[in-house]
Order: sequence, then C-alpha cells, then structure tokens
Amino acid sequence: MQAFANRRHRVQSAMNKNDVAIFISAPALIRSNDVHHRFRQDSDFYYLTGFDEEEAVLVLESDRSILYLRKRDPEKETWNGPMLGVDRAVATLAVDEARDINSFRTDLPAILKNRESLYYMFGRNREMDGFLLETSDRLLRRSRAGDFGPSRIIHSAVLLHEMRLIKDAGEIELMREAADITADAHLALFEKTRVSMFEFELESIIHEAFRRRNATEAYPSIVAAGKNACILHYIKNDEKIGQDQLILVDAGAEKQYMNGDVTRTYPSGKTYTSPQRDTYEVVLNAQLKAIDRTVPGISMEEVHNLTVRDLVSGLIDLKVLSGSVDENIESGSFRKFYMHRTGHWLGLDVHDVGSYNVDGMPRKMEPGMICTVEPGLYFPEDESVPQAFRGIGIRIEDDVLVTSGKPEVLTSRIPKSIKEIEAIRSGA
Ligand SMILES: [Mn+2]
Repeated sequence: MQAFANRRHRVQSAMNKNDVAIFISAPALIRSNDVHHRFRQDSDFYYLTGFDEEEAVLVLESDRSILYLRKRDPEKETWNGPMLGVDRAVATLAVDEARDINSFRTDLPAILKNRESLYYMFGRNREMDGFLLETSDRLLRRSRAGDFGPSRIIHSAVLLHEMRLIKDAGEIELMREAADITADAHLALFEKTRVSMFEFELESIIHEAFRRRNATEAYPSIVAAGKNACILHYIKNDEKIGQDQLILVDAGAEKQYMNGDVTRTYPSGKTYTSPQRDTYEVVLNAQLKAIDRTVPGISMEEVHNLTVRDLVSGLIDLKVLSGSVDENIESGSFRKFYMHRTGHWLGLDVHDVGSYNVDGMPRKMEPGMICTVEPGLYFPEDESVPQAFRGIGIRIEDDVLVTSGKPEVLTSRIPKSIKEIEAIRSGA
C-alpha cells in the first residue's frame, strides 16, 4: 500500500500546483457473447493504486488523491465476489478520498475548473476522451465568468512511463518471483518432453507450473517444434513432436502484474544434432555477449547492433552467408534470418513502457531498468540456406536487471548451455 502511495506522491511532485491528473481503469472485455475475459487492470492504473477492479478513476491533484470506484452491490458480489467499496477504499488503498464512480461525471467540471494542465492517457477510451475534452472546452468558454479549464492536455506517459522504466525494490522482488515461476516451467519441460508428444501437452506443463504458484501466462506461450520455430508468433501449439527436432518454447509467468519472458530451444531427443548445435552456439555466444554488455551507459540500440555483428559473423562461419561482416550488415542480408530486435523493456507489461530514445538519441541504460536479451536465428526451408540448416529456429531469451555493476540475470536458474541441457535431456 505504501509503495503505491509513494508512486502517487512522485507523480504529484512532478505536477504544478494547478495541474490535475486523471487515470482510468481498464474496461471489462468480452470474450464471446456474455462471457468476459479474466479481468486485468490497466498497468498504469494498477501501478498507482494496486486496485484491481473495473469502473474506477484516480484523480491526482498536487496535494490530494481521489479514487472513484463502484459502490458495493450484494447481488454483484454474489456472482463475482467481494468488491472493495467506497467505505473501505481510504483505509485499504491509502488514498485521501474515495467517492462513488457514479458521481464522477457530475464532479468532473469541478475537478477541471481553473486547472492549467490535465495529465491524461488520451487515445485509449474514446468515450472518456470526448467527455474530458468537451468538459474542458466548456470551462474555457466560460472565461467571461472568470473561470477557466485546462488548455493543455499532456499525455501522462511522459510522467508515468519514465517512472515505470526504473523498477523500485518491490517491483524487482516481484520480477524475481515471476522469473522463478517461469524457471519452474522451463525446467519441467526439459525433463518431461518426449518425442511423439504434442506441442499442446507441453503447453499444459507450462500452465501447471504457473497456476500451482498462483501465476498466469504473461502472454500466449509459444511451443514450436521443428520448423514451427521459424513462425515468430506461433501459438497454435497443435503439432506432434518428431525425432531430432528442436523445440522452441517462449513462455513467461505473470505474478501480481509483473512479467517474465523467457525462451529456450532444446532438443526433442537427448542431444542436439550437429547443425542444430552449430547454430545454437552462434546464438548462445551472441546472447552471452549481449548480456555482458547490458550495463549502465550503453543503449539498447548499441546492444542490438553489436549482437547483429556477432550473429552475422556466426552466419558466415556457418556458410549461410558469404562475404564480410560489414558487407552483410550494409546489405541487410541477415534480416532474412534475424528479423527482430535483441530486447525490450520488461515489467508490468511484457513489452514494457518507457521511451527507447531521449532527445532523439538512443536511451542509455540505467540501474533499475529491466530488459530482455533475446537473439535468435531462423532458417526458412528454402534454397537460401544449406540443406542441413533448413527449418532450424533458435532463440535464447533471458530477463536482465541493469545494476551499477554486472547485469543480473533474473532467469539464470534456467540452464542454457548445451552441456547442461543435454545432461537434463539424458536424464543425468
Ligand atoms: Mn521477449
């Protein structure tokens, strides 16, 4: 509760005295007909409140916080479980005031009256966007009466997303837990995978590992055997695992809104085949170097460019590419085999918020940032690659905390060396 209050105070201290910030909860989403998706709070709203109900609005003035939320409703509680309710919100969430959500619309003119700037995540909720704009406009037109409304609307990403980029102690603790649960799943897969199982059976092993520790999937798990690994967002997961195939698993747990994001690529049998091993070594070597480089002062862009160099050099060694490293980087020939970035921010969102550029320049890493490091190589089944490599897809992805010293790999419990993986696959 204190951590959420601290975050609100940080937002408030960045605001001018006459500003106001408004944050809206996520809408409930329909899956089909009258069945809803499991509710997930908007990440920004959760970051500032720790409150996981729908139909809520947080209003931050420079020295006061007001939470609008649903009144308790015994009938709704019978169907959907307990609601916090207005009466308990101040004590539970440490906001200064709690009010019925039904009064938000009537209160809004007073909230916006005589404000200079409004911080608001516009573009996410058309109806709310329109209502806020109209109300602001109406106040501005009343200037003859001496009133005014906010003439500047600032996207609150500029405040909040910069904060979210640097993780606080509580977030790092939860990220460690999400990483640990994610590790459970990958370790179970290394042990339980057998030829002739289906990809969906492996997916069920992932679900079991996550749910038994009260976590959920951070994103739909990718379980891709053989050439399916070359489909970057393969989530059908319905094919049978063959002999001497590689299995690429990209799966991460979400624990209390914090996310893991890990990929491992391991053999369906006991060992990697020779072309699989050669490719794996190129990717692993690039990944280990990229992790070592993830220190304060370097940008994600630089890490990516250096990783591309390592992968291209490996592709030349494998005789998939010919010519020099520079020529291949210049021509972009490698993009057929490496078409994604080397990493992204990670946190409350899997592809977490926070700008990758500052003042038009790639942003430098700072302690407290968390990112993925995930190089890969994907060889299509065509003439562009030597026969032996066709259909091989490999990605190795870990979650890395930038510290003032060496980077901390949050997901280091999951083996990735060929030796370690083959030992587990052989039942050693
Ligand atoms: Mn990722």
